[in-house]
Amino acid sequence: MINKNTATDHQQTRMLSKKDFNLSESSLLKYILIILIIAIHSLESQASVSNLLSSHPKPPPIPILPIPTSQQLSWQFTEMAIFLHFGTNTFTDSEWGTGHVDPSVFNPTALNATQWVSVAKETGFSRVILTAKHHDGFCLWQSDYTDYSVKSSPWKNGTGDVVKELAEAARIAGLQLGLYLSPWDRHEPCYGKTLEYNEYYLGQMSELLTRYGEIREVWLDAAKGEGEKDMEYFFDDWFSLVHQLQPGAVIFSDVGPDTRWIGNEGGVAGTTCWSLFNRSNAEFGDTDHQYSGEGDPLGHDWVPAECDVSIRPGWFWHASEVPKSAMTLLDLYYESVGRNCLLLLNVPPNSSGLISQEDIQVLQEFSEIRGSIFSHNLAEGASISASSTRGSPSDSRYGSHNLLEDSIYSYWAPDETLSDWILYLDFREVVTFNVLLVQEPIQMGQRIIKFHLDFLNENGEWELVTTGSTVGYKRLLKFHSVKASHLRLVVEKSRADPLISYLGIYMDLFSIFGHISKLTSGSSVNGSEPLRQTTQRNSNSYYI
Ligand code: FUL
Repeated sequence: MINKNTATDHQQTRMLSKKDFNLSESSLLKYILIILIIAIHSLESQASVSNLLSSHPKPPPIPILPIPTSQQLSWQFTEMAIFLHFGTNTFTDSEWGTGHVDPSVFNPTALNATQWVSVAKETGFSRVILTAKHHDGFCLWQSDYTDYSVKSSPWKNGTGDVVKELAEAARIAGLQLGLYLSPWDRHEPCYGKTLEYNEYYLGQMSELLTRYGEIREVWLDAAKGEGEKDMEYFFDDWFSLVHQLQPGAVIFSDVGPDTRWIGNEGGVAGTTCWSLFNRSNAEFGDTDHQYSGEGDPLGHDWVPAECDVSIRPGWFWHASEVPKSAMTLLDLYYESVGRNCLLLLNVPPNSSGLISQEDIQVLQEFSEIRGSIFSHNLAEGASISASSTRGSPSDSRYGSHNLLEDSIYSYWAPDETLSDWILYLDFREVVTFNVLLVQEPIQMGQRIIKFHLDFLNENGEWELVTTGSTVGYKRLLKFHSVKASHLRLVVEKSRADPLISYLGIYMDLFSIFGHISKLTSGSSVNGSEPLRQTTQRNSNSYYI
């Protein structure tokens, strides 16, 4: 009995335990399920379920069209190019040669293309573009199709070739070469006869694109004097042939196809500047200056802008003219490169065939100033965080740490389900700055429409520093100096999830004080003493 009872008790106990166990197992499962659901819900804002369950990283977001070609990307990376206007005009003190000047005037005594290239390279330019033929029709190379060229000049007894010399010098220095072949030709008798001149122009273009190695840019404009012969240019043929003969080249003109004229010769882009453009809305020779200067947020074509401007009043060298100051060039840099464009700065060789010493001096100062401002990104001293990040928290490929990597291929991306797009910079100490740099990974399309920068003021409130519209490859904004230790960059409006590849915070003392000389004694900003102030401005607690 006892045994039975014991057995029964034991059985009951076992049955009870099993029931108990069954009960606790199912509730445990329920609990686990509930916890999982809560966890998944709460993590949904951070990462998608598939990411959590998958060991694979989240792929990049879909690019938003249009996007640049590889040639356009590499063009944009160069940022600045030197334009070299050189020809018979250099010797006749003129800008638009008549086309009937005797070739004997062309006689540079010390032409040295290596000097041109060295000046460009040493002062931060990685591309040079030469006027192989300007409107006067005089060719700086040995063209088979005309005698109006260096071969009829006394220079090197008619055996010289400026294009060849420049191509060799550029190749040795590792600089990219571009050529300007003016469509308008005031010398060539067949100009005005449509088929004949188009054949002549393409014959010359083919010479230039097959004899001198790699050509990275072909530059042509619509300039033409009033009352000059009318004629049609076969653009489709020209552009197709250029791309066929030089697949690495971009073509510049009023309307692209690869890079467009900004619409003025002052080197200044619109404060809003899209690389998006509708080529069908633009006409060669009939530029809508605002449309070209700002681009088109609804554009179907990727046609970024190039800002051409001369270091001197004229495009060609004139003994009576002097170069702009380095400070003026700095302003132009902000207004072109800093607005998503390429700066094409003309530095005309003189009648000796050399870049003049005073121009070199200015270019060197310009280079030193840029180096001094932009070599120290204060954001490197900040801890940077973002309102959200694409992918799982453990996947760092889209994290805010990418913002300090100098490459458009590493970028911050927000969580695609959220529309708050904020980056925070927290400094350990107060920094003083007056320049913001933002870059978009343009290979994914140009996205940002509106953004602003705030700082945390003494009362713990966010206060506006500056606002901007487009960003593109590079956006620089200059403002009154701010002292702060907490900043936030807010993207307000974007064509798609905003992506940011670089963030920079700088102090530009040159723009504040107008002129700065190298330090001998004096001021200290952000813990360093790079420069000496030569003038003073009023200061309050936030602005100096
Ligand atoms: C203009 C030309 O007429 C000027 O002479 C210069 O070459 C400038 C870059 O383009 O259209």
